[in-house]
Formats: sequence, structure tokens, C-alpha cells
Amino acid sequence: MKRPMFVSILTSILAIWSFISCDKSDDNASSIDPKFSWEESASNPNEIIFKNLSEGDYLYVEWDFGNGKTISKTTDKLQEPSVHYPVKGEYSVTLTLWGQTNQASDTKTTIQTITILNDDENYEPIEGLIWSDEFDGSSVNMNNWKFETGDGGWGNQELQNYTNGDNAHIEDGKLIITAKKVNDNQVAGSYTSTRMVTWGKQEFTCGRIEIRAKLPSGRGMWPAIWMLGSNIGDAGWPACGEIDIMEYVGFEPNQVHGSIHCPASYGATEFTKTLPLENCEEEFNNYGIIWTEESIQYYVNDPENPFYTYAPSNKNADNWPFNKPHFIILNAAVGGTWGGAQGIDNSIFPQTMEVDYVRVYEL
Ligand SMILES: [Ca+2]
Repeated sequence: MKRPMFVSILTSILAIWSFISCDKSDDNASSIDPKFSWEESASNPNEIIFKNLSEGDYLYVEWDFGNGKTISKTTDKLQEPSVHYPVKGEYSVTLTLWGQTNQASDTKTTIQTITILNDDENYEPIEGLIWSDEFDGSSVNMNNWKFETGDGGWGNQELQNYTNGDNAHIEDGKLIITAKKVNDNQVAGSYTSTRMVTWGKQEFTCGRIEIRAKLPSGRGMWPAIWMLGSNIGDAGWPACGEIDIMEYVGFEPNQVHGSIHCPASYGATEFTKTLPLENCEEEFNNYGIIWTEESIQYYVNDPENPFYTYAPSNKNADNWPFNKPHFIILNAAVGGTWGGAQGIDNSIFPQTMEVDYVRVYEL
């Protein structure tokens, strides 16, 4: 099987900026001086803590830790990133400063090689894993996720207002998305919730994508685990493609839905299948797709036993916009054209969707 492409836009951008900044000497950047230190964490020699010691008047810092992890342009200059290097070896760590003009020509970069002496004995690599978020930290990892905020129904007349992190937190190794009731009016803005995306941060073309989650309950809830084509800004919807790995509406309990939306069929799409799942509100289940150049297979818990396969025989832009990067979305909507089709039970709130991990494996 062909190895799936792992697309990390940030890494590419960083690489380009680094190249530019190394190649040009620019007077604008001369007054800024990038420096950083690093040391092993007291509790784990494979955990490295970095400190920015740069001098001068700069706007942003940017990190590339040499192991696939990056922190994109941020004004948070004083943060001390803690980065796990489970495998022994040498890693090239790059700190880039952005000067006052905020131009690529006004950046300066410093690179240090750090040496990890031993493998982390407690680290058990997961075979085939390309990327994951295990939600093990103390807060949502903004290297992976962005909160999409606002109301307006998101095209489906949904009633929640998506907040900038107020309705999501990490607890006991799990992401908890909480839908809350603000008032009893059952209008736009009567609820708050979370919609978080890996857009521009972690994007994938093909692979096995699996999310372990426990679903919220009650009439009016509409949680989803899904993907959109990263070119949605240019191509629009449905040309960008949409892969709904799991969708659930509270008024039809204990059945989950897997769907495809693309120009060939969208909205009330014909490319969809429903799976009965008795314990989806009480237990964690693994919702996944196996996405190859030929097909997208949907499974719950057992990758060997897909319940739906989407595989148009003659692929074209209308039925297969799935040959390019897509990003992952986790959200818990309230109401809307489908979730609210039988009204909203205001007695159910707050409701939570819990996510144990999001993993992407090579095939
Ligand atoms: Ca976890």
C-alpha cells in the first residue's frame, strides 16, 4: 500500500521562513538577537523545557522543535515549552523572531542541536501512528487545534454560540466539550458550545483516522466528528469535500451515522449509512475511517468490519474531492435543521461529548 501523505503546513511554512531568514541578511532585523536555553525536566530526561532568552524589540516568536512539533507565530514570548522526545538522537531546534515590520525579511533565526541520550523507557509507541492528540496535557493543545467561534447557525440554523475555549477543557486525559444553556428562549445564542478544528495545523490525505469518544444525550443535541477539505476557502462547500466520520442526533438515540458530502450528492446526501450502537451515550467507542485512494470505509470499534464503504468507480472532482488534505473537526451543536428537527429538551443541559484521543495511522 502506498504510504499516506502527512501534510504539516506549519512545518513547511517554518522551513520556508527559516530558509529565507538564513539566506538574507537584513538591516531591519539587526537589532533583534534570538537566543534560547534548554534543560531536561527534573522528572523525565526525555522531557525538554525550552526558554526564550532573545533580546531586542520583536513581535513574535516561532518554534520548531525538530520532532514534528511546532509553535506557530505567537506573542507569548515568555512561555516555556515542554517537549517530549521519546527516542534518543539529535534534534535540530529552531527559534525564529519576527521583527517590528512583521515581514519575512525581518526575521532572525537561531538553531541549536539538542541531544537525547536514551529512549524513554516508559514510552510505548503505537504501531503505525502518524499523529495523535491524546488529550494528556493540562489544556487543549493549540499547536493542534483552533476554536472556531461565533453564532449564526453555521448554515444549519443551529442555536449555539461557539466560544473561544470556554466550553472545552482537559480532564483525566480526555477532552470534554460541554454544551451549556444560556437562557430558555431557544433562539440563536441560547446555548454555548465548542467547535474545534485542526485546519492549518494538522491536515491529512488518506490514512486510518480514529476518534475514541462518548456522546452527549438528549433531544436537540447534534455532536459530530468530521473532516472538511482544507481548500474550502477557495473551492467552497461541497466542492471541498466533507467526510462525516460520526454524526449523532439526540432525538434518535443509539444510532450513529457516517456520511459523505461532495458535489455529486450533498445536504440530504445519498452517500450515508446508519449503524445501531446501544451504548454510545454511556461508553467510549472508536469511530474511524480507513481512507485510501480507492475508498473511504467507515467503522466503529473494529477496523476489520466496516459498516459503510464509499467507493465511486469512476472518480472525478464531483464524487471524489478526497485526493487532497482535509482537517478534523470536533463539535457539539444544539438544535438546527437536523439536531433540532424534533425540538430541544431544555432540561438536558449541560451535556458533554468526551474524547479520549484523535489518532491518525498510516495504512
Ligand atoms: Ca486520552
